[in-house]
Amino acid sequence: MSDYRFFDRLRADAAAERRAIVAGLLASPSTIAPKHFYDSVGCALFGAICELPEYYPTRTERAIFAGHREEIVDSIGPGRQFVDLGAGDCCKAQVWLPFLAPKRYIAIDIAGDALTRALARMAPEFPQLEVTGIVADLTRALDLRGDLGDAPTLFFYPGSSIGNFTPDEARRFLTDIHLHCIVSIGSGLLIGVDTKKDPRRLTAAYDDALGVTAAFNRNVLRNVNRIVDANFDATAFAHIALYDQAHGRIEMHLESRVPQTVRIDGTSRVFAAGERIHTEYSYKYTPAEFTTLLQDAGFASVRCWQDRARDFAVYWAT
Ligand code: AVI
Repeated sequence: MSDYRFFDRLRADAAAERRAIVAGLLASPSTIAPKHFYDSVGCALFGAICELPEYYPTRTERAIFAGHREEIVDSIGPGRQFVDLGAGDCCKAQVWLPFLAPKRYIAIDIAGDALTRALARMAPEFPQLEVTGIVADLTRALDLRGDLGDAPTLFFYPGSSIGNFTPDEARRFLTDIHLHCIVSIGSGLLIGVDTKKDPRRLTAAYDDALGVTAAFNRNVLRNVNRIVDANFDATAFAHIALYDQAHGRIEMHLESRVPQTVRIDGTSRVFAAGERIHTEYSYKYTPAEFTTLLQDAGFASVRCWQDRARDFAVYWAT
């Protein structure tokens, strides 16, 4: 049976979301939250980024998972409820299901259409599994108590998406997860996190030769046009990716190529030539830094696995 439950917890917030986007655009410096990258074109472009030679995180994480699968499975234990945070196409989680034999799979993502497609594809392949999709914004407080019950839960947050939060936001998010974990012994968080490394490799990963990341960045303007009735010309903005060593983060911006006036929700915003719209942070953590963050969030026990070059790290925190 290809059955699954589906809840959209985003729709109610649409007006507030539009107001937040307009406020960010009219602010100085102007900002767009990275969650707005992920319309259907943005999801497809992100899928392409993950295949690029410069973008090492996806394949490195996959190799760590594959190389340490048994140890990781032994650490987690079977029969957990599996909560897939930022599930996307659900493919990363799906690899684990035969090994972890969860009873329930709860996939959470902000991109509702992509999640529907993923669950319609996946649910029939796992007829014994109780499958739920939740469309939700992980940048807001996470409350899954009504969805989870008392069974031990595995929270799965791969791909270094935690890096798209500031460290303070990351601590709050991890604390929310820890609060869910203490409800039931055996719960924990399996999370993938990018590490600090040569700035040239980091900037290349976010400014690839083919220009896929540039298209991903500019596409956010098309999405914003649709959501808030604006008239951004995506080609009038240049993609900027830089590594800020002091903060240990990649920054992505869109830089106005020319002086221009953009209509945003009935008002006008002038962008000077060279003025930037900030679109994303991607923080990188040493294992020591990220272990401290997990401990600050309340996790008492942390295991870490890395690839040989230490380009990426995977943590199991309980
Ligand atoms: C989703 N997130 C972890 C990606 C990252 O690496 O920060 C998003 C991304 N932005 C540009 N390339 C990939």
